[in-house]
Amino acid sequence: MSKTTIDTKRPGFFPADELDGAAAFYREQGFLVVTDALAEAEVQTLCDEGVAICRGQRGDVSLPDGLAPDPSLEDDAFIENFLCIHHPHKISTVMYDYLAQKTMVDALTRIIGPNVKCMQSMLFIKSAGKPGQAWHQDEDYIPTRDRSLCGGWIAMDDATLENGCLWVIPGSHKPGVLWPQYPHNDPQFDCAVMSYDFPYSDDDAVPVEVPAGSIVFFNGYLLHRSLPNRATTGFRRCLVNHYMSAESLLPWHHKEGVGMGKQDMRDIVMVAGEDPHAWKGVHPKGGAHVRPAGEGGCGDGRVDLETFKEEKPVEERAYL
Ligand SMILES: O=C(O)CCC(=O)C(=O)O
Repeated sequence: MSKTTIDTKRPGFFPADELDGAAAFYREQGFLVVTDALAEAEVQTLCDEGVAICRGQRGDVSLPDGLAPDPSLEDDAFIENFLCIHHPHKISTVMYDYLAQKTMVDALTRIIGPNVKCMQSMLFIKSAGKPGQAWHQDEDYIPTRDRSLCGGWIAMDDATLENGCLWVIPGSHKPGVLWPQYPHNDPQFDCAVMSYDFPYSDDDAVPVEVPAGSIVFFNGYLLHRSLPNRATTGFRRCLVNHYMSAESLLPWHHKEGVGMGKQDMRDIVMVAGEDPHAWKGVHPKGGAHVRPAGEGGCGDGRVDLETFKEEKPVEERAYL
């Protein structure tokens, strides 16, 4: 874990043992940072486990043909081929245990409420040269019914402007609107679609530089992005887990024959309190897998925004 000069005496930054005021800041701004949330040894444990996961020692996370690195490479050279692995908690007991890391749960119960469940984890490796993630809101992907979605983003390296830290638009969660998205062709970002036509500009955005061991919490309606890792060496690793209130149903995946009001994805892990829907059981859905970084392009239909709007009828744009 590197020693950093990142300024942590800023509004929205709270030491792990002084979380008073954290929930109020989060409500207003849509994010907050808990510094020193993980000890140096905990961060090292996550980094070591990240290597074991990428090497396939916890289960299959193969990269597509032609992109798989030579197993004889040193650890750093091996893992730099990965951008992100989804659901590492499904194959790694270490990652599973960190879903309910103490400071994570302390902050989540203040932000969300006493009953909290987790439905997703992602391990970003993001080595030098890898792309960022374009503007988006996480509830576009993981729709809660009470707007309680919250990312808990654990920095495993210092996250800086140079290596592609998170950027957020403070307060952008407040209108409760999910803005439209389009299949951008901006090579700075990976292949996920980009939000547009929101009433903010890049000038409203702030970078969230944090030291390793911090946790950034951000609301599922908050517009956020990250830029590419422009450093020449090293990584910008993080473990980001997504949480929500256990009271809300989660209509994330469509179950055939079930009415909209009863859709509830039950591949969840409780991290605090009681689950009022426990009687339904937990039903695993899908496993850990690699997210492509866009090597070789993002496929057909990638356009600039102007062309997209000209060419796509609004009724198609509305449901993209
Ligand atoms: O870590 C990143 O670069 C992006 C993470 C992100 O956008 C997310 O977790 O929703």
